Amino acid sequence: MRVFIAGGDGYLGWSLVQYLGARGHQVGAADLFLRRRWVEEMGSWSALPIASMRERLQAFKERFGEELRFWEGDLRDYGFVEALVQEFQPDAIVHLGECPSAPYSMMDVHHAVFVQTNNITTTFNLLFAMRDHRPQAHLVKLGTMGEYGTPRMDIPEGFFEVEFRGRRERLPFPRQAGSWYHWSKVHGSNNIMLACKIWKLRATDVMQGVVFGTGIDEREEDERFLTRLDFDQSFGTAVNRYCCQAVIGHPLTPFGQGRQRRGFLPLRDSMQCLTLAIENPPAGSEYRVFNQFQEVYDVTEMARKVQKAGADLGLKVEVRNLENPRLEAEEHYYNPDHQHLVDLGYKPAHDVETEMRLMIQDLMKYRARIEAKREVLIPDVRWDGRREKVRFLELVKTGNAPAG
Ligand code: USQ
Repeated sequence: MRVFIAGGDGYLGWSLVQYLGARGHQVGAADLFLRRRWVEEMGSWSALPIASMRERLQAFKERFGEELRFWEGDLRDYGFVEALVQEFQPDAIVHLGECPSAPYSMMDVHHAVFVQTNNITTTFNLLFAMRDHRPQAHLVKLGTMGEYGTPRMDIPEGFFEVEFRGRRERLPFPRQAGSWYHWSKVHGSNNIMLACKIWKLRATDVMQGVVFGTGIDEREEDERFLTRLDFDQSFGTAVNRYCCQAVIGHPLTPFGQGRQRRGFLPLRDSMQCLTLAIENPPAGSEYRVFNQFQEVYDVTEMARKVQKAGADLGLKVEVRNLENPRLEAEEHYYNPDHQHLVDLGYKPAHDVETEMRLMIQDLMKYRARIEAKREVLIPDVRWDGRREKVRFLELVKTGNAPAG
């Protein structure tokens, strides 16, 4: 298949380029390298050293014997998007070209507006380019489990049957996102749903859980294939941050009570799931929703697992709760469905603990890079708009100076 990846330089994007290349797909990608700039803006860098796109393209050619088609440009520019869709004529378009950070969107009005306009505009441009130049293509759009929030009832995959005043209807399950970023994904979902309905397009909206991991296959000895791995407060997701913390002897940092439950999945499983969605498109016009994660845990359970994985590798790892910079439920019901991908054949590659051990081993080689940016591990972006570093909860109680 010809697969176009919007956001091919990112954490998921560069991984997916390789994953699909290894499976014989013809891959094209676009990027403006904004993720590199945002992480720099947060005072950080990727824990794994990442090659330039020029080096990445060269590595791809050496490994797969053919060029990776790459366009550098802005997906907010309709002319750019239209031209590349016309030229590449993709069978599938995978939209990973959004700003993926809740804290980044909560910094101030400028960041909130940027995240929402960037995410909504890029999706619109892809939808219109599909309508006008490639209506048979299948859009695989990265959404988030965070669109649903944490309702006190089970979460279906996108839609549910509801009865109200004696009538029954199949309706989109209510979205109750908790950040401007997560709402940007809801707005994107709504726009895709309407586009599929009125233009008869087909799309898979992937409600992805929290991804963690460094590796997708055995090629990581060539550093040019490494994907980025962030650990700052905005672009580092919980387990990626924990593993970076573990390798430099920094306490692992569940926020608040630490009972926030989320669906988690390793990077290599995310690749497997996205590929299943790409290779199994809806037969005709359809808007379908997949919940994409391996298992549900709370953020303290995940910290304990990282602690154990670290101990297995000889690391002494402490877990210490931090004051929560976010406004979110810290103890709640959470039971989302995730059957659609299993029905297509999704099988987790490893258990969570094995994945964590592999990840910590990879990161230990780059310990100095994490140590050099240690200060970015403590958040200061708060949901109430204040910009002030949070403190370790038990230290607040005992009155000691905050560490970290
Ligand atoms: N958390 C901690 N300690 C940390 C970092 C995070 O306890 O050091 C907590 C957060 O408070 C939150 C949970 O871990 O309750 C998840 O936070 P996260 O930063 O790992 O993930 P989140 O902001 O929810 O967003 C991330 C990705 C996003 C993706 C989403 C899936 O950035 O792109 O869509 O995970 S989900 O969380 O299911 O919405």
